[in-house]
Order: sequence, then structure tokens, then C-alpha cells
Amino acid sequence: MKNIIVTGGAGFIGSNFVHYVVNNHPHIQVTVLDKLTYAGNEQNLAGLPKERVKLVVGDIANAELVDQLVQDVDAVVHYAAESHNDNSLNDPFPFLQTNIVGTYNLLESCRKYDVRYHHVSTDEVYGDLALREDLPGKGEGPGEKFTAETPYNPSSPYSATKAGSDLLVKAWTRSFNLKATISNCSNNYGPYQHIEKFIPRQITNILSGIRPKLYGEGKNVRDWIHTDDHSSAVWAILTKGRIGETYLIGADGEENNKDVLELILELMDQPKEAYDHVNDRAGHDLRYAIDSSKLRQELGWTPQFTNFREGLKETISWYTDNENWWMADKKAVETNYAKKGQ
Ligand code: NAD
Ligand code: TDX
Repeated sequence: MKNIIVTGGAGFIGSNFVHYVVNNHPHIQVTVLDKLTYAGNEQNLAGLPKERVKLVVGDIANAELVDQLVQDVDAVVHYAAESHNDNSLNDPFPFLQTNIVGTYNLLESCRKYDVRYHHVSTDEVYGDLALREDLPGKGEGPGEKFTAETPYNPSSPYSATKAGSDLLVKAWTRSFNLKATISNCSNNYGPYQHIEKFIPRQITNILSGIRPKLYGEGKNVRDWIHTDDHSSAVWAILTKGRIGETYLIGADGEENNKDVLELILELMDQPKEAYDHVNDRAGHDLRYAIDSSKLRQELGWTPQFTNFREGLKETISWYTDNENWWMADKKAVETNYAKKGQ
């Protein structure tokens, strides 16, 4: 493998993967295919060597462009997506267009040119789990975490389109022998995450003198993983994963939203109760939790950045030091949330 396409490589997680590949695998040439939507930012690729990373600004829903680029590479790693649940509740159409039609175009071109394909997906395709306190095994019994065998049961237009795209990959693998793998990862955090998302929204609220906003009571649990660990897992699957397999990526980082918010407040020297409860998200998933034993045992992957407190501290420092990266978007993001009482 020498030449790869990374779709969505100017977004939060995709750009982290591009940095990971450039820093750790000197023989790889990367073409980033990214539409630079509101969530994409060329600055996320700043400092990378031009001779190794080429940015093509374009849409994965453009079949002709996709076909032209895919014929020249050895692998496609597909991150590009409309990725925010709240946006999908306001206007689902872009989610169908990018997440379904865009994925379809990539699959068709990879099939045509026999190109290796890795599909980056999410744990949300499985729907949600009950809170640990309501489970007989307290979350450790059989079926109490997501595995590759958990039935699909998505809740939002976002997760439904991600689920649909996963199913396309499975069908193309079985019917056309596409050389594909899928990964379903839990909630990522770290630098460069768009400020519409939970953790950066609260950090940048505090930095802007706005009170943080917690949906509902804040009991919902997310299984946090540092985005650097997501990148190393995707690389392991791309290079060592068995074709046709699905691997779940997670780092045993379950936390409820209230605890995360209170930790952010503590790390930013704010009073513990200095936040607002706001309208809950429609259809809000209760708990996500990943059983990543298949990935760990088969491919020898282990997460490196598992100290959540330290990871959050570094993330807070990054947003504090990089106001230029997020400041211009802040007002519009908050105006949108305010319209929904959030
Ligand atoms: P993001 O919204 O930060 O970035 C998405 C990127 O895709 C942006 O650069 C955007 O410009 C690009 N893009 C959007 N539509 C496009 C199109 N039609 N053509 C080309 N490029 C387009 O998203 P993210 O949080 O970095 O997520 C990346 C991937 O990882 C997504 O597939 C998402 O479903 C998956 N994922 C995310 C998380 C998470 O916690 N954020 C967890 C698991 C899986
Ligand atoms: O202001 C907020 N207050 C709040 O309480 C926001 C923006 C969110 N929340 C809650 C909702 C969720 O329970 O925080 C939790 C995390 O919310 P998001 O950051 O929007 O993430 P989530 O909906 O869990 O989805 C994320 O993880 C899975 C990514 O956005 C998806 O792309 C990924 O697939």
C-alpha cells in the first residue's frame, strides 16, 4: 500500500488520521478528498508536507470525481460524513446525500478498480443501551455492551444514515467481493473537534463567558476515546484486519454527561454548578458502551491515551490557545442552539 485517499480528511477525526499516517508511516502518500463543509477546515492539515499530502476540495456525492481519484490509489479510508445528531434532527437531507449517496459512489469505484476500502462508522448504529444501574449485570453481563453481533437499531437520522452506509458496505463485500472492513467507534474527543459537539461547546462557552448547556438531567452516558487512539485503531484494521470483518473501537471510557461537564468546570476553575439544564435532544440515546476485545485480541491494538482527566486538560488548553480556530463560528452555533432552547 502506497497511495491512499482519506475522505473527510479536513474534519476532526479524519485530519487526526492524516497526521497519524504522515508521522508514523513515511512511505504513504495521502490524497484528502473533502468538501470543506462548515465542519471541514484546511487549517487542520497545516504543517503537513505538500509532497505527501494533497488536498482535493470536492464532494463524495460527485461520482465522476470519485471515480477519477479512486482509480489511482491502493486504498480508500472513508471518514467524510455529516456527523452531528442535532443537525440531522433539523435537516436530514444532507445526511442522506453524503452518508448514503457519497458512500455508494466510493463503493462503486472501489469495486470497479479493486481498491481496498475501509469504512469509518459509529457505535450509534446499534441504538442505545440501558443505564448500568438498570441492568442485572451492571453493564458487564452478556449483551450489555455493543459487539459486532449487536443488531442494528439506529435512533436519529444521522445514525440511520450511518447504519445504511454500513449495510451497503456489507452487501458490496458479500455480493461483489469488495475488499472492505468496517470500524464502529465510540465518542471521540481531542483538539480540532467542531464546537457544535458536547465537549468543545462547553469549553468554548466558558471561554466566551457563556454558561455551559446540559441536555436534560445529564444522565446519558458516552464511552469517550481520544481521537489519537481512534487513528491507531483504524490503521491497525486497514493494514492487519481481516477482509469482510467489523471491528468495534473503544477505550472503556464511559462517563455520564453531567460528570464530564462538572470535570470541565473544575479544570477551568469554575463553580461546579455554573451551568444550565436545557431542552433535551429528541430521541436522545441513553448509553453507549463498546466491547473492543475483538480488536485488541485479534490485532493487538491497545489505546494509549486512557487518562480522561489528562486528555480533557490538554483539550481545554488547546481550545484556550487556539481561539482563532473556533471564534468566528461561535456566535452562529450558539444562535442555532438557542432557537431550540438548547
Ligand atoms: P466532522 O463533521 O468533524 O468532519 C467531517 C468531514 O467530512 C469534514 O471535513 C467535512 O468537510 C467532510 N465532508 C462532509 N460532507 C462531505 C462530502 N459530501 N464530500 C466530501 N467531504 C465531506 O466529523 P468527525 O467527527 O471527524 O467524524 C468523522 C467520521 O467518523 C464520520 O464518518 C463519523 O460518522 C465517524 N465517527 C465519529 C465519531 C465522533 O465521536 N465524532 C465517533 C465514531 C465515528
Ligand atoms: O450542548 C450539548 N449538551 C449536551 O448535554 C451537546 C452539544 C450535547 N449534549 C449531550 C448529548 C450527548 O448525550 O452530550 C452528549 C454528546 O453529544 P455530541 O457531542 O453531540 O455527540 P453524540 O450525539 O454522542 O455523537 C457523537 O458520537 C458518535 C458524534 O457527534 C457522532 O458523530 C458519533 O457518531
